[in-house]
Amino acid sequence: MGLLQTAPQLVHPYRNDRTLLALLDRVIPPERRSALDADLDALGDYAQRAWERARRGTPRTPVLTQWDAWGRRVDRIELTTAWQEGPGLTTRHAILAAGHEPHAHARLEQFARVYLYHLASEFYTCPLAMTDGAIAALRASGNQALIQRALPHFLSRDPATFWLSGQWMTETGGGSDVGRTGTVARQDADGQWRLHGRKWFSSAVVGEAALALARPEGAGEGAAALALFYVETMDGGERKPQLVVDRLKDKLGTRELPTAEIHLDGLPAWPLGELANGVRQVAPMLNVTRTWNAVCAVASMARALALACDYAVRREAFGRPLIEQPLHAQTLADMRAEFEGAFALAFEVVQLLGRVEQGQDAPHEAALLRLLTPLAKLWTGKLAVALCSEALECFGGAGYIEDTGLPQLLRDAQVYAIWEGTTNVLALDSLRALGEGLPALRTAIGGWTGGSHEPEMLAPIHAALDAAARQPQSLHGERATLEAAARGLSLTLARSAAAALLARQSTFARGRGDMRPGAALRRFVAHGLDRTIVPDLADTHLLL
Ligand code: MFK
Repeated sequence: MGLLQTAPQLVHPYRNDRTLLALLDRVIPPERRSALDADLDALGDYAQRAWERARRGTPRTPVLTQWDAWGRRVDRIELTTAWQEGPGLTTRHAILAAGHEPHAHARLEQFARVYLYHLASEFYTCPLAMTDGAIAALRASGNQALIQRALPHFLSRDPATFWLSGQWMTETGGGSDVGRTGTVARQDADGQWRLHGRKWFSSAVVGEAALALARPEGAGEGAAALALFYVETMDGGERKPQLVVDRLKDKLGTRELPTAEIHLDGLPAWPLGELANGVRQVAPMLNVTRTWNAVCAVASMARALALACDYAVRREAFGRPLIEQPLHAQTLADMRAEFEGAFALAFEVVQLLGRVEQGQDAPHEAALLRLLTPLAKLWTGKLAVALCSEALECFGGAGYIEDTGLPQLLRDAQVYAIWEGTTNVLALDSLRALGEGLPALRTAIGGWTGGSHEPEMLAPIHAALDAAARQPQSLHGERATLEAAARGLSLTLARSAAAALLARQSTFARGRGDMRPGAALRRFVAHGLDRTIVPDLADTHLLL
């Protein structure tokens, strides 16, 4: 047999992640660090074991059994090993509870855990994200009865009392446009609300609770007439009979995640607040899940990059390791610079969320968070696909072979651009936040780049920001043109913010003799920041 190539090894995802370590060094006070390190180290160990376990075994997917042997409807879902381990891991490492501790770094400490756990969890992080979002929506509603009932379960540190929550919005008639929701809420003679309808994508059907949009009977058409309801799915150890699982989805990726089509046939429900404006009420949840989406997209990039870099040292071609091939090294360094920018933006959103929630935000930071959340989500979602695709190419043919574990990275990454609002929906959402968000972003960028040792990097950042800021006026306030330009505008703002954040990290690292973040900044800026376009609607029409 000829020479066999060595498979890539997954280096310890925490101890070898210089980007995460540098962020924690800069932000987390030393007295909090050792306890956090112990948790992150253990999650890194788990991630390494999970990668090795997946390489040894046959891939498993959840299995739905709808009927028992005697004809009784049971809708039992058999989960994969990682999903069975989910409640134990989550509660032991306080993956939800850590984010809600009363201190300014709670969200950062939480999302560092999420980042390390995500891929090993086989997207168990999806219902965790929705549970975290449900906490935000319930708190914002001020509904004390529901808060006291659900939050002790969602924030539990004991698997025996831990509950997951779903987010039931999407229907066959309304995906992005949830105003077309067909699910109806009817009130019994005894005052109990009950939901009737069909939810088309339910990612947490194994959860114990959910937030669902429904139209109170007799309310008008459109989104404003929707209400947001809290439901529970279990009665003792049994699924409530008014919740019927029609089937599990057959998806491109996230195959371990049991995404279901369900019917609600009179499921008892409780409104969070007023019986209208459900989209406004669910928005706090969306902003939290979009933050999870961004961090998990960055986690996929980190994994793809780590494997590609490891392989580049092991794999020889044309007489030397790949890492010594100038074009291959250039490709990896390009990927690294983009990853570091995305990491910086996603984790800035995390820290802003923490400060705003704890009431420790500066005056401009709530508006900044509102703008950066959709920007981080849309940019990281797209970048994860591009970067995972590039990483597969780094392995040549092996990157296309299923049991290397590499194709799964790309299949799974595609979901980040779709979940929780597509790239275009998020770009349009960022237009909602632009009014107060743009001045807030200017203020923030001024702060992040203050004292930078890379002054020549500042001009492109400000030029890109100016180009984005000019767009609403230069398009003469025409809504259709502004919408057509929204993706380019959003990407420009995301990249400008990321570059400024890299400048801040570079200044910090340089003070400790580490020149690598400076190199990431220069490379990232060299890839260009300005992605604005001036749409020609007439040409668009001709092309279609
Ligand atoms: C591992 C990572 C896991 C991540 C979680 C994975 C879970 C995956 C499962 C899913 O993907 S579930 C499906 C998620 N679906 C969406 O995210 C829906 C996407 N569509 C949108 O986001 C639309 O923009 C939206 C439904 C919000 C549009 O609806 P409308 O009714 O046309 O919105 P409208 O009228 O502009 O806004 C209604 C109110 O909400 C307004 O406030 P007011 O009533 O006070 O004027 C808006 O300002 C407010 N609003 C909308 N989006 C907001 C927001 N407020 C704050 N933040 C936002 N993001």
